[in-house]
Amino acid sequence: MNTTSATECLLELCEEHLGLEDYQSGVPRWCTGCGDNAILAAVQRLCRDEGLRPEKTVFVSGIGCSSRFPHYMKTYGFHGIHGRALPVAEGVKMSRPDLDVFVNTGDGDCCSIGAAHWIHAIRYNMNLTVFLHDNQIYGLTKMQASPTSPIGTRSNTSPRGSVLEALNPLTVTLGVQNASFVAQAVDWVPELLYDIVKAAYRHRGLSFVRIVQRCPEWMPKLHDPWLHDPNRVQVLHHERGLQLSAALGRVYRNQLAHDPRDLDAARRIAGNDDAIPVGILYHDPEVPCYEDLKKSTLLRTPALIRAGVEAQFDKYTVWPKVAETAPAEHQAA
Ligand SMILES: Cc1ncc(C[n+]2csc(CCOP(=O)(O)OP(=O)(O)O)c2C)c(N)n1
Ligand code: SF4
Ligand SMILES: [Mg+2]
Repeated sequence: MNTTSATECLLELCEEHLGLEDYQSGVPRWCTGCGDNAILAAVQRLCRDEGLRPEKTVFVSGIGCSSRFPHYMKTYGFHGIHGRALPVAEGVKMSRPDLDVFVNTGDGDCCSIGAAHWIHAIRYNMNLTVFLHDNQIYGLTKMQASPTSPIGTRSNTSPRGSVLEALNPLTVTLGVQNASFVAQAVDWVPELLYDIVKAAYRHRGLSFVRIVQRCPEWMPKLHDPWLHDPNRVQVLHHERGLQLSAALGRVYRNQLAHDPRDLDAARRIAGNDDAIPVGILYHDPEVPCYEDLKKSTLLRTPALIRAGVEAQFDKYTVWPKVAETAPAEHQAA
């Protein structure tokens, strides 16, 4: 006998037919031409194509232009504290492993104030999809040099040009224990951006995607040499990574066959900045997730936890020595 109610049938039908508009919320306040718009479009498309349920999806961010992301998704969201997107997301995932948890963080948010959380999040390898919107500047606060700003960047904090070599978010991530998925995309090749975002979402573990994101307001010409010369985008392809369409292959001829299991090669490629490597640099699906390792302790019953606490208290308890001090008749009783 079929016991499915009419309401359940309707709900199933609705779930099957979620469109882009079911993930869109409000009108983005980003500047015209801001790369964040392209990232938002790719992620909304991903949600539709993968059939993500809005009530089971969370976007967590820190502070910055890019961190406004959760406002534009019709899902759950947490626009958090500067640099703290990752620990908030880890908390959400730890208590609700059934949710799809995404993180949107800027280069200031992740690589500057949040750098310690970034390193530890990689090592914990929780099942999160992390997008680093790297515009190589502090956008929201109107142009201060970030750790990823190229040497010589003139900004409000470095009016004569920044003096330090830029930090490379890929080589840093690839250097941390338990890194399991590391990829790079550029906002101006939407097909590849989408494919990379999809592969990141499908990986179980922490997927770290650095997205080179244009900020026409404060860094207007920064990416022009790469934007106007397709040969300066190096597409990484492999049967275990991205597969390039014929049409895209005709435009982006600088291609490199790269097996994402090869960590040493990934590190070498990540250091290349003459041509921006785009694709999956590293992928190891075998790295265990922290939430899985902790599962056994999470399943402890209240009685077990209470017994554990009692045992700890007992360690420090000084018991009165009744047997030695009591009178003989008490001892007999
Ligand atoms: C604790 C704290 N320190 C500093 C700030 C000021 N602040 C807000 S956003 C930001 C930098 C944002 O840069 P980034 O993360 O690269 O994001 P973008 O705006 O470029 O997307 C800073 C320094 C803050 N909000 N909170
Ligand atoms: S200031 Fe830059 S990063 Fe911020 S919205 Fe404008 S273009 Fe985008
Ligand atoms: Mg930035």
